[in-house]
Amino acid sequence: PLFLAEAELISPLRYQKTKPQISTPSYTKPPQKKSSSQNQYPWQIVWRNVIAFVYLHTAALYGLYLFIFVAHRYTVIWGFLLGSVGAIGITAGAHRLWAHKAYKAKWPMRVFLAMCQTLAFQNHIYEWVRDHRVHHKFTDTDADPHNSKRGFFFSHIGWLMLKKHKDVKEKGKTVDMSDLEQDWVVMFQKRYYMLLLPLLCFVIPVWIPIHFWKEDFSTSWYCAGILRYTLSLNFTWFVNSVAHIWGMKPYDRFISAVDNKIVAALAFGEGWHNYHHAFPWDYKAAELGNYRLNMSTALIDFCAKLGLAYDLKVASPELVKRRALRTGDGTHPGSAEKQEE
Ligand code: ST9
Ligand code: ZN
Ligand code: ZN
Repeated sequence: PLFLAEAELISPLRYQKTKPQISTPSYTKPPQKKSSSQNQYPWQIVWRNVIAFVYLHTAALYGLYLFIFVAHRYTVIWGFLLGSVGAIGITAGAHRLWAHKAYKAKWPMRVFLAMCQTLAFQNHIYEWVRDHRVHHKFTDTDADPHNSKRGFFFSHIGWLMLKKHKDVKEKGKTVDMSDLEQDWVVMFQKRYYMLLLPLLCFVIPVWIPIHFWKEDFSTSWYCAGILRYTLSLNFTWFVNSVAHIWGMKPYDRFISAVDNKIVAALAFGEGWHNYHHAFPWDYKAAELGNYRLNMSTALIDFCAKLGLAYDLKVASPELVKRRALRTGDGTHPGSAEKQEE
């Protein structure tokens, strides 16, 4: 792994298109003011999405019933497998590889991750990454697509039911996306997304149980399709909602992002969100490489052994410890040692 130096700390600036503005690193910033977005612009509800999410969640309840009481045991295994594959596409692919450039991957791995990411149906990689870079650069302001200052519901799902705040679009323009424009895998997926998406997210996942172990269409649709998709959406959204509200701040007490073990387990290692906002370029998205609570790191390490992933970036233990001492909330083990000295 590449151990990175202190200078890399001002990571959001890495995505700046033009000359970086002078900005104080987050550890010296005073707590941010409460957003006044609700007063500044009228909500424009996108009813298509509201209806889709109501359908998804209601149908997922029926799917849960079928999953527990009716489904073939292979369909159950298939459901878990699909959920995991989609999660890997989001965490190891869209998030750590493409949004943060936390490591590099050869094209076969990028193609595999792009297919997994398509299966997860969270918009194409280009759009996902743009929103996520904007989230990191303008966290908890009106320019943050899922600004957690607007409450649990908004940061969880509400942001996908409204037109975006004008600041997201305006300030979002300052984010550099040229690296993705040069990646043919990302551009191919963007171009053919409307064809690839239904195929990889619904048609193939639902067809396989019907064809190979004679599952009936309805059980396959509600379990392998709807339930699996709805759960994985919610587990992902927990990172934006729960992991910006409830948990510890061992690395930076001045930001809303927290470390939350339950989210880490459900979101394949993406719940160490206080660490992640402090060191967004670390490929583990966590200080420690505990595989059980970070399945995505396990996969990247495995691919690195095969030579498919390389240039894995890691924050050095000294850098992490220094940061925790300077800006953490005192819950980092290194802080306790310091107090004993
Ligand atoms: C979904 C995404 O669920 C979830 C992301 C979660 C991220 C979590 C991250 C945490 C870490 C990783 C955790 C992984 C854990 C995984 C565990 C799994 C088990 N910058 O968007 P439009 C401009 S998706 C710059 O339409 P509206 C731009 O010009 C779910 N510019 O805005 C754009 O045009 P174009 C499924 C921006 O009209 C134009 O504005 N999908 C930016 O306000 C219009 O953009 C859905 O539900 C920006 N950031 O509509 C659909 N944004 O694109 C959701 C916009 O041509 N989307 N612009 O360049 C929508 O329907 C709409 O986007 C909308 C807003 C209604 C929400
Ligand atoms: Zn965040
Ligand atoms: Zn991130």
